[in-house]
Amino acid sequence: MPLPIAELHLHIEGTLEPELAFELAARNGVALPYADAEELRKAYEFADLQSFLNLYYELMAVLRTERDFADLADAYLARAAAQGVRHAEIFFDPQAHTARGVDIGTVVEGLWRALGNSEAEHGVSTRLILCFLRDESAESALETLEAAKPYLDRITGIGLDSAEVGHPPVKFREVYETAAGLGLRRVAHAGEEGPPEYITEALDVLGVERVDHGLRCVEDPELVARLVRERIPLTLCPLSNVRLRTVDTLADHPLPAMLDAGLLCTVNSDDPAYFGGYAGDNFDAVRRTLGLGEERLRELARNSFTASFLEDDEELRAR
Ligand code: ES4
Ligand code: ZN
Repeated sequence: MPLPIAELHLHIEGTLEPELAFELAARNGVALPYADAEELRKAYEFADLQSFLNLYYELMAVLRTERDFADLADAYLARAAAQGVRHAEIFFDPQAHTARGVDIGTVVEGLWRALGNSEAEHGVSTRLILCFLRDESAESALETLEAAKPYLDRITGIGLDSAEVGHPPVKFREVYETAAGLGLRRVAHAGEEGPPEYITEALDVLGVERVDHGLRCVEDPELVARLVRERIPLTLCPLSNVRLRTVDTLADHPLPAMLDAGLLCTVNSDDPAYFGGYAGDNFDAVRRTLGLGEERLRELARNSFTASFLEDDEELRAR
């Protein structure tokens, strides 16, 4: 039996497996510039975050209807459940769809068809986190939050993703303030490719309660001390870091040192269809390659629930 875990860093669009991409392309009459799923999978060779994002946005062309989003989320939830995931906090990128003429309502309603049945169908509780694309303008983020207002009963929080360097957290001060006023929880990607200063800024300017990746905090001992002191969770994604060359090899990943330092680390999959593994695969990889013992693995599993947005009673049921 896999260890029960919560997945806190998962882009639903990053769960689009090549086979499903071709199925949806055929259903929607969308042409993909690859002969078949096998040829597409061969394109999953990335030099950095941007080279991944280019393919990630290109493949989204196949997602058009509520049914597409429901099928995507349902396939993820089934795979996650099989790997021990009992709770999933799921990112989605509305701007990547509205820019293609797909309404935010289609996205949320479609995802909700799968999420609403997830506890009964898969034994996985869920939350939805709306992410703003940081390489789009602050105005676009504000418009997106406005467009999301009819769906806020289904959205737990906001996040910030896409190309990090050159798009510091401060750019999104206003939209985070507005979201906080609406009662939304706040997270942001910071310190994946961007410098440790972006982590500090995400905490101080955006008021985030959890940092996605946060890997580059290790370059700043004072920041590490603060993250430990304030018990700020980091949602690490080890296989993603290898595929996007944020670390040289998995054996070089600072996760063990980060745990030793007392950081509240969690292990997640990011974009599992692209990076070679779901949450359980990431756990297996760090156990094998980084030599983490049973006690550390249990700590990571415990951290994932502690760092989640579940209420205490829900957390006890999920663990
Ligand atoms: C992402 Cl790995 C990663 N980093 C930033 N933004 C993203 N969106 C989807 N995956
Ligand atoms: Zn991510």
